[in-house]
Amino acid sequence: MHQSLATSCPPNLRDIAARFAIAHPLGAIEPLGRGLINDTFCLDAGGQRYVLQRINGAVFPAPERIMDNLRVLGVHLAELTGTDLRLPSLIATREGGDFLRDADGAIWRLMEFISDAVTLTRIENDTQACEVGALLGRFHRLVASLPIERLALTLPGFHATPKYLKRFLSVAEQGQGQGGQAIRDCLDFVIERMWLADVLETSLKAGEIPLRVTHGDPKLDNILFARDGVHALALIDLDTVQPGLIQHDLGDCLRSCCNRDGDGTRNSAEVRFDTTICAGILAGYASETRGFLPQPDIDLLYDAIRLMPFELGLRFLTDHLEGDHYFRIDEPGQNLHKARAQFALVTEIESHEETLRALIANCFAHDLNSVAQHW
Ligand code: GN1
Ligand code: MG
Repeated sequence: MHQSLATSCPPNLRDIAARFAIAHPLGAIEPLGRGLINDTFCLDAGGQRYVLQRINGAVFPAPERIMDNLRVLGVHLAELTGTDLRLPSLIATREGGDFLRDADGAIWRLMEFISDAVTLTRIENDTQACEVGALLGRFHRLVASLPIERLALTLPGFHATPKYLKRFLSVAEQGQGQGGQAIRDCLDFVIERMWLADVLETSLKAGEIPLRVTHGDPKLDNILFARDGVHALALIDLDTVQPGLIQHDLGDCLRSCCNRDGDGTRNSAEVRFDTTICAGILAGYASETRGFLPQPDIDLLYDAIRLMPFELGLRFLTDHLEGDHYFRIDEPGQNLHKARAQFALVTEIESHEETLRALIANCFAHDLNSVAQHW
C-alpha cells in the first residue's frame, strides 16, 4: 500500500493504540495513505500490521453512525453467500467496543490491514480497468438487497452538487475581484455550467431515479488489488457508505481512474480523460450489473461522468477560498490546482461526449423487460 505524507501525529497515539485488544506489544506507528480527511496510521504489532484511524469529527457530524453502518454492512454481506468482496474487519477495544473516544471526544478505530494487497497509482491496462468496474458493480449488486433505511446518513448532503454550487457562488461573491485570474477563469467556467449541478437532484426529486446504497468515494486509492496488480480485491474507506445515487459512485470512480495524472497534477493543460480506461471500467461494471440498471439511470450516466469532477472542483475551489479548512493540503494553493485539474477534466470529458455516449449505450444496451426488481 502506498504510504506518504503529512498526517500530523497526535502526541497520544501509542496510548490510543494500547486501548485496542492486540495481543502483541506495539511496534512502529507510521502515517499511512493519501486520505485528505481522516488521520490514518499503520501500526505494527508483532509483525502484524493494522490501520489505526481517527475519524475527522469536523467533517462527519456523528462518527458513530459510520461504525453503525459498517456493522449493518458487515452483517448484510455475511448473510449473502459467495459475496467475493472483502471488507477490512474491525479490531475490538479492550472493553469490547468497535471504536473508542479520546479525551477530546474524537473517535478512533483499528482495522485489519489487508496485507496481501496493493493500491495502484494509475491504471495501466484494460484488465485492471475491467476489474475496477466489476468490483464496483459487484458492490452495488450485493448491497442492492440492503434497504437504504437500514443505513444512517454519515455525511448529509455529501454529493448534493447544487448545495456546493451555492456555497461556491456565495464565497466567490464575498471575495469579488480577489484571487487573480485563475479564480476568475474558474468562476467563468462554473457559471457556464451552472445548470449541470442540478441534473441528478432534479431526476431524483422527480422520482425518475432512486436512492440506493452507495460507497460515496470509490476512487482508485480506495480499491485494493491483489499483489499481482491484476485482480481488484476490496473496496476500502467505507465512511461514506450511505444512501446515494449509483451515478455518484460511477462518476467518482471514472473521474479518478481515467485521469492519468491523478488529482494532484499542477498542469491542468495536460489533464486527459482516458476513454479506453473508461470503456474497460464501464464494461466491467455492466458485466456485474447487467439487467439491474433501469434506463433512466443509464440515461444520466454521461452527465454524471462530468458532474462528479465538476462537483469536486467546486469543493476544492471553495475550500481554497475559505482557507483550506476541509481538505488537507501540503502547500498553499494546492486546492486551487486541484480544482483547476478537475475542471480541466470536465472539459476533456465534454470533448469526448460522442464517444462516451456510444460507450454507455454499448455497455448497457439490454432488453428493458429484463430490468429486475432487485434494486
Ligand atoms: C476526500 O479523505 P479522502 O481522500 O478519502 C473526500 C472525497 C474526495 C477526495 C478527493 C469525506 O476523500 O469526497 O473525492 O477527498 N472525502 C470526503 O481526493 O469529503
Ligand atoms: Mg474517503
